[in-house]
Amino acid sequence: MEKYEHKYGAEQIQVLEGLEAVRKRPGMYIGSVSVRGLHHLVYEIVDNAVDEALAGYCKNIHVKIEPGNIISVEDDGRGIPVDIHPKTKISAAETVYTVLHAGGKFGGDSGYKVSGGLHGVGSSVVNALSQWTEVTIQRDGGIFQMSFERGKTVKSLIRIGDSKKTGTTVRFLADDTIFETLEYEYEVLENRLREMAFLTKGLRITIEDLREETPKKADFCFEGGLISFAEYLNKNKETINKTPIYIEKQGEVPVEIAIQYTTSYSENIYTFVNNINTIEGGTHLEGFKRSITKVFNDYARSHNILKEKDSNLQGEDIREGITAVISVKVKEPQFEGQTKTKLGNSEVTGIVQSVVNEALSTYLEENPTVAKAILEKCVSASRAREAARKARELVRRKTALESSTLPGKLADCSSKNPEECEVYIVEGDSAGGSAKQGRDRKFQAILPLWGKMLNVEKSRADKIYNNDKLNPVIVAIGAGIGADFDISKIRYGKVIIMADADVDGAHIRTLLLTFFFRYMRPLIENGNVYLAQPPLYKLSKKGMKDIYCYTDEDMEKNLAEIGRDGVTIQRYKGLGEMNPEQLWETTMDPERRILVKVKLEDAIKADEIFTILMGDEIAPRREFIEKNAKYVKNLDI
Ligand code: 2B7
Repeated sequence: MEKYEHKYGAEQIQVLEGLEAVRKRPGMYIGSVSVRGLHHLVYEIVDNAVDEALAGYCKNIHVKIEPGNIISVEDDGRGIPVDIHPKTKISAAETVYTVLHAGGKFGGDSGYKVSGGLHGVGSSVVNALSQWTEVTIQRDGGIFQMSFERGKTVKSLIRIGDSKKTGTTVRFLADDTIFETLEYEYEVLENRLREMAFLTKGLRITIEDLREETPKKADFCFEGGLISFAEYLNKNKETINKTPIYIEKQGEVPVEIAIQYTTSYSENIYTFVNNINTIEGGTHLEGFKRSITKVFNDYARSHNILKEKDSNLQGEDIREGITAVISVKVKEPQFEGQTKTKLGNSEVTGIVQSVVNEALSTYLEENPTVAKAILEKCVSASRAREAARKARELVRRKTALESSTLPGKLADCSSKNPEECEVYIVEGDSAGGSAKQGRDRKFQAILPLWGKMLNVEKSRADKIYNNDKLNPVIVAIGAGIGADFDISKIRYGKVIIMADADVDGAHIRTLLLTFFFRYMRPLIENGNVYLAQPPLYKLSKKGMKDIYCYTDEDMEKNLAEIGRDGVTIQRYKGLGEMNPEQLWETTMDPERRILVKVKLEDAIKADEIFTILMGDEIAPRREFIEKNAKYVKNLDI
């Protein structure tokens, strides 16, 4: 033990305080200590390997989830330098793992890393937040190894053997006294690694999950980069341009873009800055939108697709059915917005705009058939928008005449404070009736829906405004739809979908969620959409209060407690079987109910699921349902 003990100088104490700070306020460095923060540990380490790939030295990255939730990341780059760092008097590699802000001083090549969220302190942060970390380096003809516990060196770097290869391998076990859970979600890691592989053309990234008997694995390598990314996003959609339009320009701000139009009505633009998904968009997205609006309008005018009397196509017309991936590299990015995922650097707008102007106008001139097909769609989108505007105005005028602006079927609450108000969208007439009687009318509104719902995946905004099922939903929520949607106008802080726990219920839930996802996405992003969880069973026994069970396991647990003798089990097939008091007690009373918040963790996955479930293509839908049959209970969450 003794020989590993450190003699701490002033600098070293500083170092320890640094990593102690990370352990004291992990959220500041890793975002959160939830499962999300846990996954971030992996991304931080992988990011370093990807940087080595961007510098041109690493071709392969292997990620493993080993039994016990140990993460192993291996790259075949140059290996972290092992020589003694003059300032800290310890090896460069150990410095990288123990000094906060050690980033950039050694690697530095790419110049972009410094900006990616953690300012290049990823390795030391991961080390600080791990029970143990072990780093193995191959370079200069040797194998070197060092290890740490909760950020403290237990074995300094020593040479343990010879090797002709080069590279870095990092293994770590996250600290269970810091993170809420250590259970990695394979799919979450797989999705992020796929994304990283798309963003770094030619880099091979593999992932293996060795925690269960039958390992899961995936292997990603895309020579096409963003082109492959766009094709992947559209794999279940019918495309207009068979090969994505590809734009690439190196420069002060390198820009890379792939565009592929589909026959769908949704707009899917994903943007990245230094490989970080900028969910809230920003100046790069702004430049892109401005450019395509201008270029397509100019083309339409000069080729007489738009006549002199016609007004310009609007941005939203041009973006209908578009799938695009935008990736820029910015030396000192400023991230703004609620989740710090909105690019703020103003110079980027003009740069992206002029890159796209030039490349896209050339492309359209060289590919007139594609240009014509896309513009045909834009023109019909613009007609539909005009029809939607008329429909919307009609709705406004009609409701103005009827004096009450709210749908007749809505039983509104008395409070007008959106923060405390909730609306239950209830499937079926009888359940709607029980809900109306059972609710607390001060803050709970009920909107019953029945009959066949419109599939929004196959319709445009005009149809949606005119639809007698969706129109009451739009009017009740009160914030408009699509580009007009204004979250500050919502009349209820919670929009709760209450449907039966059966196939029909799942269907209506999926349709409503698709609608919210496509036309009121901020409502989901802002966490205003919930699913009510009605009980599946009621256990009754003489002399005992009824027990409601929400899952099969729940019931088994309760039966084990109270015994099976003399117990009647009622299985609820639908909400309609409950009387108003029961519905209140089990599903609506804020003190006792279970609500599931609908989250948008992964927009790409969500788009894929809604496209498959609601779209035209039969084969992927069947495949999806077969593959997910065992998860069918939470298919749409
Ligand atoms: C800023 C720090 C983190 N670093 C290097 C060189 C290569 C290298 C790294 C790495 C994670 C899991 C396997 C540079 C950069 C430190 O300085 S980090 N490779 N891989 C990694 O962390 N993978 C490097 C210049 C010359 N030789 C090597």
